[in-house]
Amino acid sequence: MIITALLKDIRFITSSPNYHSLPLSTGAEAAFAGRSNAGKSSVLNTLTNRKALAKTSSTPGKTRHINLFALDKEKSIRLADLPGYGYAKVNVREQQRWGEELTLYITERESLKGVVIVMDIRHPLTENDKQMVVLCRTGGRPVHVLLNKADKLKSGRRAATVKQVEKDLAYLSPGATYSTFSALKGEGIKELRDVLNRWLNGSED
Ligand SMILES: Nc1nc2c(ncn2[C@@H]2O[C@H](COP(=O)(O)OP(=O)(O)OP(=O)(O)O)[C@@H](O)[C@H]2O)c(=O)[nH]1
Ligand SMILES: [Mg+2]
Repeated sequence: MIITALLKDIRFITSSPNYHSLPLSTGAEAAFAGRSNAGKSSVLNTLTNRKALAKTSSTPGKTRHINLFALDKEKSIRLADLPGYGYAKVNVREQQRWGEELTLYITERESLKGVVIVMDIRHPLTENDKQMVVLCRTGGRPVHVLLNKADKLKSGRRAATVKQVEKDLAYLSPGATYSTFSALKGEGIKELRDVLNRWLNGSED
């Protein structure tokens, strides 16, 4: 099945406050993780060409649940919008609890085929991002770093950032891939779709 064709039929399934209340882990799932406000929900909307599939906000900390979306009727191919990490205004206990939930999700979720880690291209690979990359590596989950908000940088700085990210990823998690994206301008959709096709489908069509 070709993911690109299915993306237009994406439907919201459920919103779970924690890992253990998620529905059964069969089939294939790709997750969108990242710092709060990096643009995870916006990326999902742009990717699926829907204005408000996933709720977005200029106030960080909008997504507090694991939101699941299905691409097929059987709900066997899914995307997950994960809560953002690293938002300073969320109290330490809540941040810790979410760290634990994310760790459970990344390490235990059987259907998880890969994790897109969305970053603001102006602040890539924060300490929390690095922990996430390493967590995925340890859990054996493929990683794709999506450098979002590329519209915010001129081409020179963009290129320099990409070079640095490539270098950092080479030692943090060899094999991790990356691409630039702009949820605002709709740039980088093809590359992201190719990644999802590879993970969820086993091909790049
Ligand atoms: N310029 C620009 N702004 C963007 C882009 N993507 C997202 N934004 C803005 O960044 C803010 C945060 O976007 P969200 O999609 O809500 O971010 P999130 O990562 O889901 O945030 P949480 O749910 O809080 O973790 C919003 O104001 C978006 O409009 C982009 O590519 N370019
Ligand atoms: Mg969100």
